[in-house]
Amino acid sequence: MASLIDPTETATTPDLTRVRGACPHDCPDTCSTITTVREGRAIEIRGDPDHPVTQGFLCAKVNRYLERTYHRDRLLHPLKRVGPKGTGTFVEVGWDEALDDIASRLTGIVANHGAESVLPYSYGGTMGLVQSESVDRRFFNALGASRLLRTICSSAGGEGLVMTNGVRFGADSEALSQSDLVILWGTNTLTSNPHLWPFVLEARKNGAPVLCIDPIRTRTAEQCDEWLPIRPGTDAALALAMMHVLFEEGLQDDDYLARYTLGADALRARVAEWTPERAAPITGLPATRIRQLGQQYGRAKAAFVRINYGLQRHAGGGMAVRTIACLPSITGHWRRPGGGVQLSTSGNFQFNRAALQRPDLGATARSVNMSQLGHALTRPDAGVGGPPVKALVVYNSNPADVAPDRRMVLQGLARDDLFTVVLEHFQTNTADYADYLLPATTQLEHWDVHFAYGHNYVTLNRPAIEPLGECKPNSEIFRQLGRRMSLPAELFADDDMELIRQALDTAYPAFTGVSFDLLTERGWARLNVPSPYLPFAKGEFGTPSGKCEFVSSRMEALGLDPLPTYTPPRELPETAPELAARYPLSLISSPRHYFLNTTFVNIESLRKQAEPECVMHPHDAERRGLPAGARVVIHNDRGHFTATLRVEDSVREGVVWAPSIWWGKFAADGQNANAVTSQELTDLGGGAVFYDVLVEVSAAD
Ligand SMILES: Nc1nc2c(c(=O)[nH]1)N[C@H]1C(S)=C(S)[C@@H](COP(=O)(O)OP(=O)(O)OC[C@H]3O[C@@H](n4cnc5c(=O)[nH]c(N)nc54)[C@H](O)[C@@H]3O)O[C@H]1N2
Ligand SMILES: Nc1nc2c(c(=O)[nH]1)N[C@H]1C(S)=C(S)[C@@H](COP(=O)(O)OP(=O)(O)OC[C@H]3O[C@@H](n4cnc5c(=O)[nH]c(N)nc54)[C@H](O)[C@@H]3O)O[C@H]1N2
Ligand SMILES: [Mo]
Repeated sequence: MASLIDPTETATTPDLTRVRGACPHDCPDTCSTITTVREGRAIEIRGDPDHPVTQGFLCAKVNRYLERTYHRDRLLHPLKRVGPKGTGTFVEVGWDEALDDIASRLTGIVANHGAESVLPYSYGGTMGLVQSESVDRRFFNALGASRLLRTICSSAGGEGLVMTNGVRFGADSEALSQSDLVILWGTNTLTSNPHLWPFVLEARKNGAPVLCIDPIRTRTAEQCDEWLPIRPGTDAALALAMMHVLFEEGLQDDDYLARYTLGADALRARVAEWTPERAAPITGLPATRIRQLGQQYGRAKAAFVRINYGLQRHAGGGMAVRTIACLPSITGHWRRPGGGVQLSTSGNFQFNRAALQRPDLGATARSVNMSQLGHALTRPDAGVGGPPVKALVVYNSNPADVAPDRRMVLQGLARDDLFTVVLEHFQTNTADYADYLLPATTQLEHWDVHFAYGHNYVTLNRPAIEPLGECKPNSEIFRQLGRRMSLPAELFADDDMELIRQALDTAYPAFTGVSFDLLTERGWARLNVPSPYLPFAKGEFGTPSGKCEFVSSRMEALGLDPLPTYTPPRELPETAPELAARYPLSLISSPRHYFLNTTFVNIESLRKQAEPECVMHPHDAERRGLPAGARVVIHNDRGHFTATLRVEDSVREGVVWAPSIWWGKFAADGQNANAVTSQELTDLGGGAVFYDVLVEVSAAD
């Protein structure tokens, strides 16, 4: 492997090598890493001090990346199931035996049930293009397998943003320090986007107030100047009332509105109805504070609104993001560094994905929504028409623990007539259901190239060490399977470095100058966008009209309100009174600081607590006679899970927080928060509604 390590990398002593890489995880920060290797073993990983966003530090989790890589439970050999599904009983087999058998089983399933009976299931285990959207996609596309709609995280908000602004990018993180008002809206920055925090602190040092809008007083909210404890799923109502105040008090930028927006008069008429007094009972915030917030926003010159994905995991999540995204076009904040809204920066990372994935192949195959895996596996027509799902190939994901409505997902995975292949680092709950469990390399062991969704840098990942045991990169596993299944050989001819070159081979202007050579030399490169990047300072929106679309014909075509509005959650007392009579509490199961979804849950130093926790307001606890530290059951009609109760006023009354996402097998009852979440979908993008859930909490015994 030494030959793969860049000889130009500096080494402090002759026997140490430093290898540049990228953090692979599903997080806006996509850190640039430096791994120190001695005699073939990684001995240290740290953040690149020269990277403008990484700034030399890694998060609480990735600091433990070596512990995870060399963990005694790493899967090192291919395994074949010998016990009942779900029990995780396997024997070691050779790669050839495993791959030959998988290829022949898949071939048989395609012959008997059609290619659409094969379903890939992957998400954000690694975000690298090579290991998550290249040979794997070619393989399934060439096969004609069902297409997976990857909706589990961000599709509602992403679509909402696109309806308003036309593209998935916005304000520049590095300009945040120049803003004069920072609003962290539905995001736990210190946990889920920690490399934005230094910019927040700089803005505050320059005098900007920092506000946090969240039903939970998270560790982020605690550090802010003010916590606005909004009721879950009601953010659009707050944004509409803020707009009401902006127009009422003449705080709008008429020039910006006239030049760069569509439907300003209609919006103005719409928000005339949205007085702070109307929004107050909906949002649970005082009308006076809502009015002040509108004034604060309107008087600022460059407010930075960091929306993240928390607030769009509700029935009206798409509309909520679309509505908030209108704010800076009313005030013209897009004109100035630090002003605007940021949900994602991913839209400018237009790699040559068509070359990597070959979506032209198998283009007519049906689509299956990953947020409804339970339905897909348990309904005879997969819930969408066509054949039942007969084969499931899981990689970069842990659906047994992360997918909603877990009881139905597990029921599906337990089917004896379902052939399941799982590519993994560890024996997760999903892996327990595999017919074949294949050992995959980690980021220290393979090549990749990365986009980001919280900044504007492309990052290259070089392997630092040899693959452990018999592990192979996902790309190589799919290459070898493809070759065994009489699919066109040329699809499986490119090695990982060639795939990286193909990904970079694009005429998209933001990639001008972002070359393979530059990446191998420096490790990372800023997209070819100005600094600071003010994408909408002069309009230039990506919508059909080229303007910020307050009125959207695309929304109308989808049967939705063409204007911003408030779409209530599906499960709230006012929308589901009968349900709320039995299950009065809203459950939010957002990330625990030390986990990355379910990744790192098996690292002892990060799991710490023995059991999942549930945080409840003292009044709610008192009403139920539940003392702090009690073992409680969180339940609704879909299922239940057990947790230890923490009683704190850090959550709103009526809201409970279960920091997630626990591995079922590490909980005494084998469950986690997805026992109670639903397969309902968001208004836009077919997204999951993880935080739109009513439950009751009772004593466990
Ligand atoms: N440490 C850590 N970092 C992570 C992750 C992790 O698991 N752990 N996951 C990564 C991934 S995949 C993602 S998508 C991002 C997720 O990170 P974020 O985009 O920040 O989203 P969440 O953590 O889901 O939720 C953020 C906050 O939204 C709040 N919230 C929930 N509902 C509402 C609402 O209706 N309105 C408002 N205003 N707030 C609401 C929650 O209480 C929570 O504090 O983080 C990434 N980073
Ligand atoms: N209740 C509840 N559920 C949620 C959420 C929530 O907030 N609450 N958040 C949702 C969100 S935002 C998301 S993004 C999803 C995340 O769901 P997933 O994308 O499934 O994320 P992880 O749970 O981290 O599982 C990723 C798995 O991929 C494996 N992996 C990592 N790298 C590789 C690799 O190179 N090769 C292979 N073969 N495997 C690899 C890891 O070992 C890990 O087991 O969960 C969703 N589920
Ligand atoms: Mo996510």
